[in-house]
Amino acid sequence: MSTFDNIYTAVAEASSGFAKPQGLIYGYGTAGFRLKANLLASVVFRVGLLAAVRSKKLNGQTIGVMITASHNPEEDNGVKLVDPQGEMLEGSWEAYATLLANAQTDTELVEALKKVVATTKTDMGIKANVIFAKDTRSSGPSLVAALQAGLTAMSSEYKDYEILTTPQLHYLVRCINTAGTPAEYGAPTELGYYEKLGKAFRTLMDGKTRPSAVFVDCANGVGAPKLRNLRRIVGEDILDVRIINDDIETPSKLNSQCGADFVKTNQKLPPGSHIAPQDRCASLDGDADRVVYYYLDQDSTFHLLDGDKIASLAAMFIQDLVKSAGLEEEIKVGVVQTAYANGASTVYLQKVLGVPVTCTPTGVKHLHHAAQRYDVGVYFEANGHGTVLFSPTSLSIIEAAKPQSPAQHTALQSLRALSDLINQTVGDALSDLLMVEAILAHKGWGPKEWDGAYTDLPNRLVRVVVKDRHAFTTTDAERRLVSPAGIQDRVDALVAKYKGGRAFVRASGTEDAVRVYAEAGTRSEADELACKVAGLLSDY
Ligand code: NG1
Ligand code: ZN
Repeated sequence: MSTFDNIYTAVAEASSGFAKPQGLIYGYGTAGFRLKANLLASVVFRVGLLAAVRSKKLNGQTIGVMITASHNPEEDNGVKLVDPQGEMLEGSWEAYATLLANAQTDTELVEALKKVVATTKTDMGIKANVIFAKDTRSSGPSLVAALQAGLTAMSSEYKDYEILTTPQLHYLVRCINTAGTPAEYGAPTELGYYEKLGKAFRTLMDGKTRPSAVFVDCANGVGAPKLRNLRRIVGEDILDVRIINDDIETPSKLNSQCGADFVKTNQKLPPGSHIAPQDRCASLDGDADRVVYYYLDQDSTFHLLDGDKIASLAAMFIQDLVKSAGLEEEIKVGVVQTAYANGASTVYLQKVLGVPVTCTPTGVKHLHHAAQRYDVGVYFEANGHGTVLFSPTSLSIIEAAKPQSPAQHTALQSLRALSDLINQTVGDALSDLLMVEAILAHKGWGPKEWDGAYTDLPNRLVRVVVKDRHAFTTTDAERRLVSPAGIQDRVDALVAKYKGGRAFVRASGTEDAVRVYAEAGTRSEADELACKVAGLLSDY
């Protein structure tokens, strides 16, 4: 008999209310667990158990749980865990989440839980602390009930922050765990979040006139009410945001014909956008952790300013500030991308800006960790998820620097404000939006000038359903296939026929399919190369 048998009994009893559907196999991946909402109650209950164990393992530090399915349709939902500094769950714990989610019966679940506790050497006597929030999906409340049941069975303390963006929950987790320490991140409230961003934005905009309006498509999701709150706290005298697609009362509208994923995938305006040439427009996704910009030129041709363009803008601006502050010897700016980054952006960063670029596998956790290795690490996926991380050392250098001139003073002040403005925990559409707005105001640029830094190479992304996507394994940050045997040579032979051509194949981590990406000198060549590479896959 262990002292904690009462907990295991409570878990077994509560779990019978959240039975695992037969025959399903769940996996905790880059996006946590994500699938049809009606298949998630048992999973979310078990995530509650794991969140409590994780908190106990980390001496009662607060763990976050976010219930969202991001850019997916309304009928989907998902759940992910947030570690104490606001970062994603440590990789080695993903397997424990998967183990718990797949236990079929109450007894198996208790056995699995005991196994996790034993393997991680967790002291069950420590009090667990968990906070959680959800997006605007109609399935959110019932999944919250499942989560609460799991936390209650574990006798965990918890706090429900109700509806928030994903990055706001990450922010809160970090604030709570750093409260009262030298690394205190901010006030652990939603208002604290707006006030931190608002103060930093106003500092950056000091002496600047209010830029023209930015039109923000909120994907009919949580970004809409939260951006409205942010606008109020920042002050409309300095930020003119026009919110569109803000209907969170009609569930079917979420991410439908709007939002960052729609715009990036279809390379067109969300239907119903009434904008004029040169207007700055942005689209968020359903949990507001992604943002892409776009505009129409004089001919009403659509131009996308994606995550690569945002990363390039941020790297250019921060590099200039570091130089102006006289800190270029001490603070090195680097950029992290994935293989999906447009080749023209990589050339621009390396050759024009002289900034080092690291390529990592797809998935924000890879980018985030690679960015932590730079003094200032800018990371963005082409789809608009990303942020800029300031290392503790670079923050101390910026803090301690003594300006020798008014220009240095201003540059240091802007660097400090940027490090507060940019969410240090995870990619954040609201924070990234303010960053872009501030940079454009500093440069006096409209979207066309920003877009002028480099011209995207024509590219094409194709999704191919194959017999077994797990047969496709890669190396070199997913840029080369290792298996099936012989296939990479055939891809290389095709790519060699196109001047400036580049293509790669990898299995999706979020869908049962393989993705082919191709770039070439012209639109038709990029399409042709993608199509020919996709054609190879039917042989495997
Ligand atoms: P997969 O399905 O592994 O390609 C997609 C996106 C990633 C990332 C994850 C969600 C592309 C090509 N891939 O991954 O960038 O956003 O979803 O975590 O956009
Ligand atoms: Zn998202």
